[in-house]
Amino acid sequence: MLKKINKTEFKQHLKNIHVFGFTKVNNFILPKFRKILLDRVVKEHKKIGIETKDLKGLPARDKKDLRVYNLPERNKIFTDLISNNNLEKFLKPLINDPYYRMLPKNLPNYIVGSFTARSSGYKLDLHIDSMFPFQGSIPISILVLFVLEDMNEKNGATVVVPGSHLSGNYTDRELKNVKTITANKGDVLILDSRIWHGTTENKTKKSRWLMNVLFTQWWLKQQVNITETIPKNILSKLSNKQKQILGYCSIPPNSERERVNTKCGYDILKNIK
Ligand SMILES: O=C(O)CCC(=O)C(=O)O
Repeated sequence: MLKKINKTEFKQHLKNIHVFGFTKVNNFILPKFRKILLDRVVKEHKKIGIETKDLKGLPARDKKDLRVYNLPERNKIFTDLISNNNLEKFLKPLINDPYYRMLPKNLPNYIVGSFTARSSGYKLDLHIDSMFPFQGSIPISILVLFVLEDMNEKNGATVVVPGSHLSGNYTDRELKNVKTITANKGDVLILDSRIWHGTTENKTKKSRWLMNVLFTQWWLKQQVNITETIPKNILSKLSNKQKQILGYCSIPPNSERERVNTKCGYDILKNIK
């Protein structure tokens, strides 16, 4: 689904993420899959039957967006994408907990915090997805944006403030000096979630679909109750690694009679089918 990245390129991308807070991997999604993913997103969006503006709790600025929430509950292809080995190579050095003893070090122990598809409407103000700004070289979460349709200044492209992930501050929404990221369908952006980012307004009548996945360290609260919402027909087909990425190895216990640890290994999955 995702192309293999050579060592030199990979090193440069990791450096970009550390120094600037983001990188763009050109043509990371293989064309055939990009088309399948886009068609699936559009199909799922049609199925929802609620207009974005009518969603409970939606901020006014998002009213013109098109959105599909909680993609893993809709089709297994979305979990196949986020558990892809070529993506895992980026995420492990960034957000794997080196002290997660319940799983071997070569496996992911990070989880997915949210996974939605979004087509821009109004301008999306600068914000951070780490929720809390802090300084230091180790991120707690990484935002991955899978570009499904070309994006530019006119149709709601992603904007960033390079280097702001290390500012230790919440965003300055008046800032004029932001960088618009022009990208082609199939490109993937990988962002340190502390980076100040948003989107331009979509001034066209066309969609700008992109899928945004927030990967977090295993201990962060997920933004939707993923482990309770995956239907049995999808759950039964998931591998242990996929279940772990969706959060099934870090569900808090109900009491000490159940267990006392929150981080668990694959053994905890035997009852989850
Ligand atoms: O749609 C985009 O380009 C960015 C979305 C975004 O800012 C977010 O998911 O936090």
